[in-house]
Amino acid sequence: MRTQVAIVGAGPAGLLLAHLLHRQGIDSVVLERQTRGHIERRIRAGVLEHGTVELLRAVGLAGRLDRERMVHDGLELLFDRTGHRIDLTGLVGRQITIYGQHELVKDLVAARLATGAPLLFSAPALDLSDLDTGQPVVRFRQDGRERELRADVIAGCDGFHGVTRPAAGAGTYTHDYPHAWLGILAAAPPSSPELIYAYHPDGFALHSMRTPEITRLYLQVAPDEDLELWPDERIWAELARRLHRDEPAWSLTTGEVLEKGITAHRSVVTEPMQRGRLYLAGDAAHIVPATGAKGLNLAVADVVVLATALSEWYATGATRLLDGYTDACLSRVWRVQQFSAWMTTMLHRSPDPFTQRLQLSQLRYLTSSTAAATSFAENYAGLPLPRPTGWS
Ligand code: RFL
Ligand code: PHB
Repeated sequence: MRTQVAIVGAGPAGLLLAHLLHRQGIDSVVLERQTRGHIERRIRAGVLEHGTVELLRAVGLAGRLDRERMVHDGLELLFDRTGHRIDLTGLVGRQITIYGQHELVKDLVAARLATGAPLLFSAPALDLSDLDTGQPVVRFRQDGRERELRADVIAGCDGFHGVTRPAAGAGTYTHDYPHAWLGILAAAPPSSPELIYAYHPDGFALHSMRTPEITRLYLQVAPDEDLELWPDERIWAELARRLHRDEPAWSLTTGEVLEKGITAHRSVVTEPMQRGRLYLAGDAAHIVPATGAKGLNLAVADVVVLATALSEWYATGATRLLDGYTDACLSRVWRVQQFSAWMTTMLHRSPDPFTQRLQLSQLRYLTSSTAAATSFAENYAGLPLPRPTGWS
């Protein structure tokens, strides 16, 4: 089997890259380890930056998104039982969008299948070879048989547990955090119109949502927390305590728990993000702790850079943008990494009393200084995306 670009992984990074390349007349084959049903049901991110939405719109992927998304002009930081609103639109003129990652994946899969171009499910990549030649190869399995996909270029979009990052043989910077999130998806209308990030003596809590009927909620827990110790009643009681405020009219809406899971917090950056004819994008190249809601948005930024570089290479033979792929991505990656680490460290309860005072001081500053709030809003709503080819 032969193609121009072999894309390993059908998450947001791989599927969006396939779409951007198709628009430039570049062929690709997408290999996905899981079934279509699995990737379309996998509950992950919920917040899209302003620039991500603009990009999806510019490349014809925002039809359902524009109809169904929830647009938020701000968010709330809750501490000392008092809510403080950050007015994103007022501060930086940019909103955020709530739209489940699995909904975006459904849209991307539909767009890919509509082109008739190959998207192979239940087709895990096994290993890569000949990366330093002009004909790299992905070995993969399909229907119980091993096959080879030859390409000009391989795009490693297979997430954190994929096979492409090890093949790149690059160095990694890693930081683990002393906490994790217990997340639930619940059949309960949101309790507030916007997201609430709560700093509480018992630990961080987050109130988020997917639709007007579905809430997404998170609790700070230990990294080795046992999910078995968290029956639904305990989760709701803990959420009610941490999200409580001195405002009699407010209460937490509860409902059936549809999904429950624990997610570790970790920062990882791979440098360089390329080797020979292999280019890593999205979670395959970097992981950010979920607090800043950036992982998916960062994946989008990478593939815009990669699609632009590949377009130039196919159109002119010039390798300048491909050679500079890592550098073009890393400045944003480290900015987002710093913001996500900072927000995580500010909001997750530390056992150290000195650190607790620093956290509260930072929260009070952020919610009383327009300068501090503006800097936060600029990063949270998202720095401008790189401009893709053909986007006016
Ligand atoms: P993905 O989505 O992990 O997709 C990788 C795909 O590759 C497949 N795969 C393979 N395919 C073929 N062969 C192999 N050997 C393969 N190995 C793996 C996988 O099955 C999968 O389909 O990576 P991608 O595309 O880079 O996208 C990254 C995002 O998924 C991730 O950054 C976000 O979900 C992070 N994230 C959030 N990001 C945001 O921007 N906003 C948020 O609000 C947000 N909240 C979150 C999050 C991640 C979370 N978890 C569960 C980690 C909340 C949570 C709880
Ligand atoms: C989510 O809705 O899953 C979500 C929202 C905001 C975050 C992280 C996750 O910061």
